[in-house]
Amino acid sequence: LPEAPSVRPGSTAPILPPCPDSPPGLVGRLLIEFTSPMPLERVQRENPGVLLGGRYTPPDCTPAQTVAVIIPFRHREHHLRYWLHYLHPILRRQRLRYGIYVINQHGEDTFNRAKLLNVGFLEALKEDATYDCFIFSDVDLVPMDDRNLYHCGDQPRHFAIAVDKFGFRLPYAGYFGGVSGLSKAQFLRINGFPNEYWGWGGEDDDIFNRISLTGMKISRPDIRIGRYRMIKHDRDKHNEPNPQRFTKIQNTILTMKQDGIGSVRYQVLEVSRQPLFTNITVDIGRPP
Ligand code: UDH
Repeated sequence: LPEAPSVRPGSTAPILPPCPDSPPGLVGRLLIEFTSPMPLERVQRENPGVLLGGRYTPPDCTPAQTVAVIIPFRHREHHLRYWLHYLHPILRRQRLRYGIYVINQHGEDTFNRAKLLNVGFLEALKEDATYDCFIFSDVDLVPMDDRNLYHCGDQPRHFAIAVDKFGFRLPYAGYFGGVSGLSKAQFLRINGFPNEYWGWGGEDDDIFNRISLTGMKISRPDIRIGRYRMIKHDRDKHNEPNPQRFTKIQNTILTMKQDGIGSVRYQVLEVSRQPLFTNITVDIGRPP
């Protein structure tokens, strides 16, 4: 007779073994394309195991971490559908316990990616205090290889190192843009992300500076595995290149103690649990 699974005292739920470091169901290189339209109903149908709010827990093992995926967002619904279509199956094959948080900037004032990511960190923890790993992902970046594991390690991790738009190369040695991941402890150690980068550019370099200044090092996957497709798009309205970014990134050492997760001010307007993600619409104010 097969052995009955062990059961925790006082509970009927079986104790599941730890999830393996190398999940057995991964497939490696993936075909990613953004040509055929992607209805949300189809993505929902294809992901029945995902719970309301975009939560998932592997049925057959206990993951070491709980991962909050945070997406900075405004007016990119068609990108989000592709992202959900590709990422849910990948994260499931990676045997992650995770939740997806879309942080939607309210209004039409200048976009602020890093401040939205700070909001995502705090709001995800309000939903579930057990999150201990945070993956920050642009909505238009889809990994081309499921061996690029969306989890945290003993150093901050940069995932999107070989994006098609940059010829599948790191654009410069200190690049930390697109998709990155920090444990809760690593994020708090750098006082989170800067809140004062309004418009496009520089905030990822400021985050890189924060990591270096606190004595940490970036970890990256193999260049053959960290490949991404970026959904082509024009520059958004109200996210023009920020002319202050060059001087700001010279001053991280002076600003990072005052400007960060400890000083972020915002107002949540709506939390809505959708079948494949949690949408948090937030007023983050406007540039001074
Ligand atoms: N984002 C939005 N809405 C916006 C602006 C930004 O959702 O209006 C989010 C989204 O997750 C996006 C991320 O912020 O992936 C980064 O912004 P971005 O995609 O504009 O930055 P990227 O460097 O592109 O990818 C810059 C403009 C490129 C124009 C190229 C024209 N050929």
